[in-house]
Amino acid sequence: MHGEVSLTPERQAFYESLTPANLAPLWAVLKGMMPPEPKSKAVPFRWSYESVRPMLLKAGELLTAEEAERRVLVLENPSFQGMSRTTSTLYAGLQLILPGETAPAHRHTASALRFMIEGEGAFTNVDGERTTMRPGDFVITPNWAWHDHGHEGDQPCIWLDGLDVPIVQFFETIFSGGYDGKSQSVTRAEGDSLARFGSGLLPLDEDGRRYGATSPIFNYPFERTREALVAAAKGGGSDPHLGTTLRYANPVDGGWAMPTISTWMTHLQKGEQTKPMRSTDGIVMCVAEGTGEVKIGETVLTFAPHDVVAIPAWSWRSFKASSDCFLFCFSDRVIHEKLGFFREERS
Ligand code: 1HN
Repeated sequence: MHGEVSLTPERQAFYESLTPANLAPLWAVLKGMMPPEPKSKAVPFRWSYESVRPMLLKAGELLTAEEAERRVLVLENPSFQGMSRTTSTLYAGLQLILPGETAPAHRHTASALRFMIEGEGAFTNVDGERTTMRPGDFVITPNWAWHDHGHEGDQPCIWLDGLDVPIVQFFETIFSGGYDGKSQSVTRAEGDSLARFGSGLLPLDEDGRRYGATSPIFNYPFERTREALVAAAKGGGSDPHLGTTLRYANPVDGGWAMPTISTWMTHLQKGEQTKPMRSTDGIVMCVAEGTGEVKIGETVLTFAPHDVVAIPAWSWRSFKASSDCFLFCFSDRVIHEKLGFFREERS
């Protein structure tokens, strides 16, 4: 793009005469509209679990899950205060459910994921199937699927929610509805979806598109993911930029598990250090296990278990593990790929 068009009093007067007619000169904004490369408005940020947890438990003293509908503290990027955004395009929040509580059934056009952090006994019902959420599990709520959460344990349960809300808002396609009754009735046995679709097998007579473009597996248990990553790290050696990374796949077509949010987990062994890379997607990372630091541009952030980190689009990132790490990540990459926007660069 060429340089700025200079402003003369005559031109300025002309531009002002255009405004009441709802017209604007493109040449005055073209350069800003078409920068040579992306410059994210989001900033790198880390929410320390240790400091957020007491505030979430305080929310648990002040209101019930039912009153709140969802008792969540939104992880707002400092650049987007009041906008419920963690990166430019994705929402993340930490949700608390206490023993015996119900988060009532509802549905919406936004897709949601849960990454389970703490506690035993919480479950979610999705479209008639219940799944118990254990620490490290990645759970999907497909768009427009009824979902409610409950808790049969005796300690607080906390998980990370990730949603594509800012994207659905951009398209002005938010629809939502409440269920007639607190929680939906369960029509399939627990574990049914995972058995049918998550065992390297597929039903002979069902195409697996029961949730449209979303994976029919809606709980990817940490136990299996962790085991796969440990074996892969031992077996194949680790990538210099990615460490050992596996993405959560839709078994029906091998694509991403969700149509609007990409998800993967990275395993780094103690002392491992990745080389800087950058990509067009904005990333939210949640530490399942381990400690270390992530460098994002010139910002160095340390991380500990359950911390959440926002990594803005097109910023150089590299990781250093001070103990064995398992890092859950989600981003808008799948949309970039579908629309032909995705780019990455490795140092
Ligand atoms: C939602 O439905 C949940 O179902 C969590 O747990 C967070 C944030 C925005 C909009 C809907 C849930 C949400 C949400």
